Amino acid sequence: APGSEWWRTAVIYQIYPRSFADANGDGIGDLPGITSRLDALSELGVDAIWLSPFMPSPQKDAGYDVSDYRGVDPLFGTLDDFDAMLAAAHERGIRVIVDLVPNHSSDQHAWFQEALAAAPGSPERARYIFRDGRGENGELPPNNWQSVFGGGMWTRVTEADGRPGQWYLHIFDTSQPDFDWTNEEVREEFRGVLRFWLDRGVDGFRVDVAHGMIKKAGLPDYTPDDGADSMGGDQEDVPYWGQPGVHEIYREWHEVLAAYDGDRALCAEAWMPTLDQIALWVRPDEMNQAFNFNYLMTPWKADELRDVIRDSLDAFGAVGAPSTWVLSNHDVVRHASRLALTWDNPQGEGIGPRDEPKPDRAVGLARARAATTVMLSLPGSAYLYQGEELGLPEAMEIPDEFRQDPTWFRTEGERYGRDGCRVPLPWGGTTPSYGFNDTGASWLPQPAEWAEYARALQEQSDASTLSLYRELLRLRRARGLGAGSLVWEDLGSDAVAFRRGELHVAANLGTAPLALPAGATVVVHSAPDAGAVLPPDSAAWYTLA
Ligand code: TEU
Ligand code: CA
Repeated sequence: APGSEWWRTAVIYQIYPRSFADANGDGIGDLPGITSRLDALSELGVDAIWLSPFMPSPQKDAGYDVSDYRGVDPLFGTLDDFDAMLAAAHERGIRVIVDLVPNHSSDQHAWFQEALAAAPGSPERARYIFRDGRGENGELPPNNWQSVFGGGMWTRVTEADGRPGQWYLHIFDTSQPDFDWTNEEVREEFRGVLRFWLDRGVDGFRVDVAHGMIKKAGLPDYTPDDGADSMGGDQEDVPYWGQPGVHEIYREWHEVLAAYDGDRALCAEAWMPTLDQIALWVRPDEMNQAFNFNYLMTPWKADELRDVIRDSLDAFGAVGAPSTWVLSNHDVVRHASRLALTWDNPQGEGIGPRDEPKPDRAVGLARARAATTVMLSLPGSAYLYQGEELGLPEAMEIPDEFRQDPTWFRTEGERYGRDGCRVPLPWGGTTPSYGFNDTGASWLPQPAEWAEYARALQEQSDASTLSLYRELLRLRRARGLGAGSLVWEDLGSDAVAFRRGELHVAANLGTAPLALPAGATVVVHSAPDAGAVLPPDSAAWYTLA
């Protein structure tokens, strides 16, 4: 059927609702803002949008701390606004994916409040992971696990009698208690949540921390290898990541989606160390896709880029799944800055100590354009993060008093955290917020250079990053590049080169210009004035006579 398994080749655009477009002018993007800007996404040529969480939330982790899974936070609008946005997207042929956060809720969720009020051992506590502490008076946490956001993974509660009591587990912030996914009541509740959104017509879910939902039985102590952080480095058996029990949950969800028409899709957010491990989360009867963060984390080096493309196609191909490709999201340094970093940034997150040199903006932008030119030629599904089509850099100079990311607070400012990739978009126009709204208000300050990056300005130039993205997406669709395979070509050790049928793709990751083969006709070039040459940090699609 037409549109079947659409997710195999789809280009999916991530909207970070609070920073996309602000219709009511309070400085925070909202659902009506998204609706008002859908034409821009049609013109860009994306197949689907994925919305980061907009459900009711105390916003301790920008909405990844949900207090009600069946609603819309008043910050972003109403359920009617959601339905209107969904209908408007569907009218334009754009599918809509909702971000589901099942690993943990907010501590303000009714269930967690009930758990706090209930006694140890009660069914209310059994929906989360409460345990007695160690030590004589239970004053030590139940195990030694460390939170991804810094500090311990356990917080102690005060019992009804006023005494310090049990501890609850939270992989992330203290305000994000983890559910106990071995509890059937939790599973039943979330099947209902899935149906709630599927009934409204959503096309699928991006599943937050999909690999964290089951913890190893007995919650054994875990000490990361030397040099590994709480993410586990390259370690295979981290007791809270990728435990085999998650497959059963995915299979249940797959069944829930299969009861609906229209090919609804599940995408796992699973930061597992190796591509083979990531591919474990996509199976014909489980997840349809998983984010390929190995591609995102690959440094700007020809051999490593070749390897990760080959390994990705192999690993996902082996399980019959499409590879995904992603260069930026709301958790990592924007690739227009990251690809020009001169220091180590292993997780891609945070922008390093303050005294590190700032990445060169021109180099970063050139590499970002080249990296995207390669990415959008690859078979599989590609994810774009709002603002990358404008070539936005990371905002590096956010004053401390504006910072909101919990990783900033929990590491006491040692990590800059993720605010720098979350700054509201510049649409253009004369308001001080560069068209983000009519009032000039903005929940994070926008750098002065946002004026140069404004979409309205870029619409007027064929050489702009926006025009490059539009052209790449138009050609990708016209040539059906999302499907099929690739054949490697050799243009020297500094090049990444391959063929997609008639179309040749080459990138220059070296420091000297590289001539394209004789007879090359450029179809699209990340460095538009370069002709049949690849300057350093550029990429092109070309045909041969
Ligand atoms: O991220 C999961 C996750 O593991 C991230 O914390 C990631 O490790 C980090 O940001 C990069 O080092 C998801 C969401 O994408 C993120 O925004 C949330 O903060 C997190 O889950 C908790 O819900
Ligand atoms: Ca608003």
